Amino acid sequence: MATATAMATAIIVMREPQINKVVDFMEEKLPPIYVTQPSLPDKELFFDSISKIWSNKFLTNNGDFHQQFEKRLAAYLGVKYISVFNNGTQGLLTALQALDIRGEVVTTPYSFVATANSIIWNQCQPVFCDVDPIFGNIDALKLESLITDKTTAIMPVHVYGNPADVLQIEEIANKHNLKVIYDAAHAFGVKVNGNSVLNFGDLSVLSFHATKVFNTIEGGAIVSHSAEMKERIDQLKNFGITDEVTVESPGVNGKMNEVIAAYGLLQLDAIDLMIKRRSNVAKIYDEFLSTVDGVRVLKQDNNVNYNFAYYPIFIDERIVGKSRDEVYEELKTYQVFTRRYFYPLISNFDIYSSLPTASITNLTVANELADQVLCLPMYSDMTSSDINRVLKAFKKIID
Ligand code: T4K
Repeated sequence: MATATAMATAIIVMREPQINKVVDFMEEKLPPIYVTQPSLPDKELFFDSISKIWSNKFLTNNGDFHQQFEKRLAAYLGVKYISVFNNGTQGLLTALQALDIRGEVVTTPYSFVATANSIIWNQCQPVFCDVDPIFGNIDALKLESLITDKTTAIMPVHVYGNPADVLQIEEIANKHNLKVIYDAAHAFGVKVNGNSVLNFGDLSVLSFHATKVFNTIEGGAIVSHSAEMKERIDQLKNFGITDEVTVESPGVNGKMNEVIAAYGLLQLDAIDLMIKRRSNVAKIYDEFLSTVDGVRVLKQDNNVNYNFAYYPIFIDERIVGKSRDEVYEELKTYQVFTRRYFYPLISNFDIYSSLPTASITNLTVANELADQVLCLPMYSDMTSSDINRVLKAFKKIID
């Protein structure tokens, strides 16, 4: 924040001829705009919930708030069964364990590293499949050729909340008798033809991290389709305990505590409004950016209810005259902090590029998207002045 003295100096200097310099100086002092900012529930209402927890002293292990949260989440999302977790990564680890996945798992390199890390943690090998050039989701047309006799599962991601090719993936999985676990970290509330995208595949895993559309500070969930599977997942997230004297599997501690569940319940009350506000931000970005040569924005499909989790753009250096990295760096000088989700590709991290399965696939499209992508600031509390600042800075840079 600019100090009062600095602002006063700037105003005095503005009367001098070097006006542009002063404007730049003032812009540098503006508060930062980050790629995202979490929405928070009403503090007083949250304190009310906290008071209840203080009185009944039930803090974790499937308490009242936890139970209510799962019930209301399932209803809101339009899914049958949901098990909440302490974070999304723990959900991914447990999903693979719940389905007893072994051997090779075909997945996408164009994601957050947690996707592939969860495969390694389960002693399986990730096999990276290229992505489609439009949305950056796993390319179902290239998927089948990567299936070997060691493959037991496919782990696609609905990247940025855009649905993967669920029908094609289902067909391939059925044909080869494979399980499908969707990393649905970005896909809270997304629907295809009125049906939750979380109803596809064997399991879907959500993230409720602070940077997500729906946040519980840290948190996540697994969506399943049968009472038996929910029971197995609930056991696995509670050390594998089935009763006081029995442990059936080497489970972990993936439980969500009561304070977080209470926070999540309040977030559910506001989620529709949060998504609506995000859609308004996207609309303004779309209007401005869809006419800029060399900048590609994602087109929307009328059959999909989006959650506007991210606002990725793809910059073609040959047309714009500046690389994505140049734009990314220059935006920082305007206090606009975008992110290059998902660069580098997971498959390009040393720990993954050295894997034998990583080298056999051609990831041309994924590499191209990773080199072009820039996620612009997107959050529900973004004001029109924030949006203007981002667009003004962007325009100055590319002009
Ligand atoms: N699968 C996928 C596809 C995922 O994208 C993720 C998580 C997972 C699985 C795993 O789910 P979790 O286990 O996390 O539930 C962030 C998040 O940490 C990560 O959750 C997320 N994906 C990933 C895409 O983004 P960073 O390293 O970019 O976060 P950070 O801390 O740099 O935050 C970005 C900006 O957000 C900051 O510059 C400022 C703002 N911010 C951040 C936080 C944490 C706030 O304003 N307030 C905050 O509290 O990874």
